[in-house]
Amino acid sequence: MSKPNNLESLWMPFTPNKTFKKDPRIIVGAKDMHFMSDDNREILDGTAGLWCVNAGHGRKKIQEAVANQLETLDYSPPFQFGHPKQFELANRLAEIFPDGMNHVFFSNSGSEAVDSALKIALAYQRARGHSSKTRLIGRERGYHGVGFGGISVGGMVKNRMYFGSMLSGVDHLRHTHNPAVNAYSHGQPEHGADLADDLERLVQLHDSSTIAAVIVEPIAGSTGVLPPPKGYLKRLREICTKHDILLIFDEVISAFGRLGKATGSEYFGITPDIISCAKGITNATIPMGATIVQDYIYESMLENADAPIELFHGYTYSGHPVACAAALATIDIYQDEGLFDNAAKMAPLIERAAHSLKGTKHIIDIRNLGVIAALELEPRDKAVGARGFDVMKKAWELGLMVRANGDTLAFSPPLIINEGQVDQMFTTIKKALELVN
Ligand code: PXG
Repeated sequence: MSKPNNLESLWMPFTPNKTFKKDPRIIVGAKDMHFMSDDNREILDGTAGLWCVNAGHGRKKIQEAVANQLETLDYSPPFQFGHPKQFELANRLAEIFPDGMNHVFFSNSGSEAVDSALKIALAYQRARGHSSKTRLIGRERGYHGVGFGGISVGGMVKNRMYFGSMLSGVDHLRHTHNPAVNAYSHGQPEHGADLADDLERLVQLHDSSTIAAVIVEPIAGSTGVLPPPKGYLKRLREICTKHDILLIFDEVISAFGRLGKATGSEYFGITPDIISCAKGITNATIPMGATIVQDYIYESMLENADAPIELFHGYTYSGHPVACAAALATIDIYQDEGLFDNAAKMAPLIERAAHSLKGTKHIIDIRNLGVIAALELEPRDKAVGARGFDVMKKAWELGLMVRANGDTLAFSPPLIINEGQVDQMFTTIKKALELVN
């Protein structure tokens, strides 16, 4: 297949359109661990697309489930009507998510799963008679998608600065990145559990009677991969419980095996009140997001509702039958092939291979956890992100897809990765780093 001859009309997301269209990178196929470029090169997928193709590309079982579903029931309205697969999927998710989290609200993306989580938190506080609890707390450097809710609680400057004043009544915890003491940590950094105490500062400032919920990514991804310091999440959980504040884990990246367990919550042994997820839920074949809540949230909403409809929220495509079919087939694959266990098995190999690059040109920090690794590069003078971008392009030329989040190169391959492919990923990136100035 050749390049499309006119790239003009498409406005590409999170992409420098001008630069891209002069020198496009076009993907025309994918199978297992590889993409196929339009010049017929196999590209090793070091990122599972955008952290989402966890079971690898081109999975037959999902294709068949999607095709069958389209033939049987292509769509049914999610308001006031049901179809069997959305109930089945909610039950399957309840089985693999933490104990007590047995209620699932469907949406179509991570951004929507996050907005749903924030809205549920606010509606729940009101339903149980705590209507002054309206404040939402996010964290600096957090990424929670691109809806107005998500960017309000998010903490990545560029994602916020162009878009006005956003939601009111939002505050932010300090981020946890501290390379002065934690650079080159293997797995979770030693220092920084006390940064969770920043929530006490915000409680002092605003009073807990005004705070509905805190939202964090259990491991920050988009901002450049920041594993939580040891003990941090536990402390955050304790402070939330102490002050009757809901804890939301945004697991859009960490759910579905990325850390070797079904969820980050399970991996870290910390149970939040609400989890948002997306991406790996359908192996990225059909867009889907989900917000999973503790039973007491659902039950209280139903009990205390002041109208027959307990939650005035939902999407035309909530629990879309085709997405549900894809998700059910995806979960079958995860379970039948033991992919979360394979992720756990690969994690130490990824850690070793990533850290073996210490001392390579440009690298100033290396971070990892589960099937995630990041190489932080020294930024060029007055051109933050330029070096990361150039290395990403060079890697593509050399047959590897890697994500550049500014000057941090992030690896999050499909969980089906094997030892040889782990080696290939890091050998190729080393070569790319040496070729770029
Ligand atoms: N929350 C988290 C934690 C995410 O990582 C979203 C919400 C939003 O999901 P949607 O499906 O609305 O895009 C995300 C998305 C990157 C990268 O380069 C990460 C995401 C998306 C695109 C790129 O790290 N995460």
